[in-house]
Amino acid sequence: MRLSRYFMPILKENPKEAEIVSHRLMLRAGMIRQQSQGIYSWLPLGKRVLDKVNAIIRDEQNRAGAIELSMPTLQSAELWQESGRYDAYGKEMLRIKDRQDRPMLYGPTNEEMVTDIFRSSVKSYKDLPLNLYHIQLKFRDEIRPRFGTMRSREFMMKDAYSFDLTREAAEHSYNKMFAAYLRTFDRLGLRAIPMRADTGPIGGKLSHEFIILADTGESEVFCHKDFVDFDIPGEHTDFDNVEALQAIFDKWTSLYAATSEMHDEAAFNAVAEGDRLSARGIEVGHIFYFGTKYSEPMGAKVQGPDGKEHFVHMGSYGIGPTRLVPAIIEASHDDNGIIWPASVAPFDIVVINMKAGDQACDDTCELIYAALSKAGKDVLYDDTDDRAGTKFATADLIGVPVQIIAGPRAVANGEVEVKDRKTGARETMTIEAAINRFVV
Ligand code: 5CA
Repeated sequence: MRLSRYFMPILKENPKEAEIVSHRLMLRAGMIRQQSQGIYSWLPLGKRVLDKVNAIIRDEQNRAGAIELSMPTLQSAELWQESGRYDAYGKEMLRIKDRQDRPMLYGPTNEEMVTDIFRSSVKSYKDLPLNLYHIQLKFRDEIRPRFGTMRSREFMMKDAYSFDLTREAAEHSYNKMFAAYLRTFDRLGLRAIPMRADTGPIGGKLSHEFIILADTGESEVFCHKDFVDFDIPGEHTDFDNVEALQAIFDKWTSLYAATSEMHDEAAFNAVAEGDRLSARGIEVGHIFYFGTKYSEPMGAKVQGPDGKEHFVHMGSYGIGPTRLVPAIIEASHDDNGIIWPASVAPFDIVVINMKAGDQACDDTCELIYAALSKAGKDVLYDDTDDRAGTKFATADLIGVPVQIIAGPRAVANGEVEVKDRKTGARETMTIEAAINRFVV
C-alpha cells in the first residue's frame, strides 16, 4: 500500500475527548471515527487490525470444533418473548418497529435466535455436540459508553453457542472454549486470566470472565499472581480428549481468581500475602454454562439414546474484538505511539522514503516495496513528500513492527536502515540484506 494513495487521517493534536491512552492513539492514528455517541466507523488502518484479530479468533474457534455461520443484527421481538427476556432485558435493548408495526430489536446477544435455528432442524442426540458461532455487530444502549470502542453501544462480538445432550457433555464443550480462549488471547500477545464471574442477564451458574490486567480497566479483580506465568495449551491440544481438557480447566481454576462481584474476601485472604494480586482489569471474553435456561421455554429438544426427548444443555461464549483492539494498545505502547504484536499489526513493514523525488531513494524504495510485497508481506510504503521527521513520527505512531528507512546518504552506499519499533534498535545493512531478512 502506497501511503500517498491510502486513507489514514492522522491527527496532530491530542483529541480532548480521549481519557485513556488506547482511545487517544486510535483517534490519532486514524483507526476509528465516532459517528454518534458510542457508535464508530473503523477506518482502513483500524479495519486491518480488527480483521487480523478476527482471523485469529476464527482460527481458534475452528480448531476447537466450533462452526461459523452468520445471523442478522435485527431480530424479531417474538423470539425474546418466548424466552421471557424481552421484558427482562430493559433499556439496554434498542427496540424498533418495522413498517408493519411489528416489534423488532437490534440484537444485544443471540441465545434466542441460535436456539431457534437449532430447534428447527436438530432432532437427535446423534447430531450433538454442536457449537455454532458468528462474528457480528451487537447493540447495547449502555448508560455510559466510554473509552472509544472499549465500551461502545454498537460493538462487535464473537459469540458461540454450544448444544449437548447432558450436563457432562456440556461441561466438555465449556472446557473446549475455555482452552480455545487461552490460546486466542495468547496469540494476540495478551495474558488473559479466567476469573469466576457473575452471569448477569445471560443467566446460569458456571461462568468465567477472561480478564487482562490493566490500570485503565473498568473491573476490579483479585487473583493469585502465579496465573501470570501459567503455560498456555499448545497447538496440538486434542480438543476431543475429555480428560486432557478437564485437566487444563482444573489447572487454570486451581488458584483464586474472581471479579469484584464474585469476590470472597476470606478465600482471598487465605492466599499467602505475597501471592495476592489485586488489580484492575479489562474483560475481553466471557463464557457461560446455563443448562436448559433457553432450551426449555423455547422447546429445543432432541431424542436421546433412550428414545425419550431431552431439552439440550447450552452454553454461550463471547469475545469482544472491538474491545480487544484497544486492550492490546493498553498493553503495548510507548510515548511515541502504538507497538503492535506482529500477529495483529496492520502492516508487517513500513518502508520510509526520506527523500521522495530523489531518483536513488525512489528506486531503492520501489525495489524493496516490490520484493517484500511479492513475498507476501503487508507493506506500507511512505512515498509522500512529508518531512522525514513527520514520517518517522507517523511510523512510530501507527506501530508497524519494522521500519525500513531509505535516506540519500545510505542509499548512495547501497544501504538502508532497519529499525525495530519495539526496541528502537537501528541497524544499517545492504538493500539486499534488508530484503532477505524478511523474505523466508
Ligand atoms: N451471549 C453472551 C456470550 S456469547 C454475552 O453476551 N456475553 S457478554 O455480555 O459478556 O459479552 C461478551 C463480550 O463482548 C464481553 O466479554 C466483551 O468483550 C464484549 N462486550 C460486551 N459489551 C461491550 C461493549 N459495550 N463494548 C465493547 N465490547 C463489549
